[in-house]
Amino acid sequence: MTSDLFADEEQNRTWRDELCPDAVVLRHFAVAEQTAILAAIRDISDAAPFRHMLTPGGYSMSVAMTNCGAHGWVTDRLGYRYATLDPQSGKPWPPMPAVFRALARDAAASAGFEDFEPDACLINRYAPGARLSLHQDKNERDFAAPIVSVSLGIPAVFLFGGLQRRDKPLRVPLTHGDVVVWGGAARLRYHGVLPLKEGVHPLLGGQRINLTFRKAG
Ligand code: MD3
Ligand code: FE
Repeated sequence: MTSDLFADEEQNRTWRDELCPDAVVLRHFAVAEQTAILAAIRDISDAAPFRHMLTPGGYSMSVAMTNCGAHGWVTDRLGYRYATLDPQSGKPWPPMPAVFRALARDAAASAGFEDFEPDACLINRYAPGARLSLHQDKNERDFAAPIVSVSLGIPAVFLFGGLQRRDKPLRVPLTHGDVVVWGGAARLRYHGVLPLKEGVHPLLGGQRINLTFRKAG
């Protein structure tokens, strides 16, 4: 009993870890809204199911993806880009829920980026073994806006690199409810996610979900 209470309190404690001047981890920032966030993910993925997209090179991504908001990130043999329609249904991506918009805006403001208005939310689902190799986020029209990422479920090790692929990345463990905000000088840093280890999260089971909010259009 006592241990459950301690566990709950640990989840409700928030603090910040600076990665570099323009990148900060807001630990447990999303925990308070977890129930509404998980319900919204369920609604979105009912309308636009998670799928393993093809890279331009023809490989199936280990991470399963879907989107909400006006613009959705997609990849296929033609390349990486944003699209206003889900290529699988031909319909617009589900709208961005108010709880998502508010969370992204509050996190950005808390990191010093006022008035963040994301128009794209990529939802990544990792099963054990899934990974994201080192890359830059550069399909967005405007690099002035920050990016906000929300980690849910089992922990992952995030790779935080430099402005060149060869720069040795820092390893940053991210757990349930952690929110990362990066902008300014950090906006174009290389980053990735190590292959996910097996684990069980009380709300999400054996998976990790990451929400990435961007101003794409
Ligand atoms: C970048 N997704 O979808 S971004 C992506 O966990 C993507 O699924 C990651 O990269 C994922 O393009 C999460 C998290 C993040 C955190 C801190 C960063 C990216 C960062 C700091 C600098 C650059
Ligand atoms: Fe990325």
